[in-house]
Amino acid sequence: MLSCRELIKGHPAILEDRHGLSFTGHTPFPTIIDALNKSGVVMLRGALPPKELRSCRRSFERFARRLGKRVAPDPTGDEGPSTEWATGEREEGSWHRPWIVRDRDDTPAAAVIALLLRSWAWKVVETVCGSTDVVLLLASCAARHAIDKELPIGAHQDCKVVSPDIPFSIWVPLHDVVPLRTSGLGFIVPPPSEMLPTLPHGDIGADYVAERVAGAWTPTYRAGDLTLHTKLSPHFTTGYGTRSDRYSFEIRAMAWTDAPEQLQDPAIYVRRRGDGAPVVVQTRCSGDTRAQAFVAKTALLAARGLSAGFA
Ligand SMILES: O=C(O)CCC(=O)C(=O)O
Ligand SMILES: [Fe+2]
Repeated sequence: MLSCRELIKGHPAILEDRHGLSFTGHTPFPTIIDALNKSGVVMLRGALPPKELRSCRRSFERFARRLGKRVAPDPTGDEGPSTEWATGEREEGSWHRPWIVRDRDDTPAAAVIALLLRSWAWKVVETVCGSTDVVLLLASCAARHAIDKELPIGAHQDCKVVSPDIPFSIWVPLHDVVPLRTSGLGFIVPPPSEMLPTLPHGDIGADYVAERVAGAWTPTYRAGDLTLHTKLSPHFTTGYGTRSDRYSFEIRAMAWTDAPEQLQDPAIYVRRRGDGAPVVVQTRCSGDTRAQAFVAKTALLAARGLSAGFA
């Protein structure tokens, strides 16, 4: 079967942003929103500060290295890694709920959320949501350490594998992601207007990609860049067999008023204040999930950003 590497070698134009989907904080928002509506994915360049991301990556790295080793119980009371990782990571790495990834006092997912709230990218998020009252759906977010392995082509839609109710996802790597060197994401544009039929594991199949090479894009991300893709956007994890490490977060958020009840636990509620800054106005963590320390930490980091004058 065709691999990601072969696909790119045969069609190097896939590496280029042929559809003009990369934007900066200076791009008028309607241009970004039009592109997202039409193509299902946009790249927001320079949305987050690389220096802060670097320390998030280091914490995530230390967390991943400890998986499978005996460690003292966490004093915060938040839950630890799933038993799936009791003997360590897999060949392709590991994935976690965002609150699980901790290194002593560091909670890199909380830090990235706080940085995102301070970024112009949050205004894009609000615009896509159609509201400045946005809820972060933590149970539908993910933290991923991908160890690059050669992968065959294929693709999925988040409406199938995440939730049909969550309109879009934000993908944030904690460092540069360079195709052919680092595992990353690839997209097929434009998206179809509905959920596609899938193979048993939720994949829409290699043929879908092979038949639409002209619409394929495997972006290069610099630390601080992020992408937004819609629930219908066909996309795929890229893998080239280099064994390099990739650390990334998938952040899922939507308008409060649109969010189904069952997706809102744990959750963080954000509202734009009168003076223009988004603030965490409420958190929720009940049920069996022990993520109380994480949601409190996220609210604290978001508020600290404000008092430090970043807003
Ligand atoms: O990080 C990955 O490899 C997959 C991410 C993904 O599918 C998503 O963000 O929706
Ligand atoms: Fe996805």
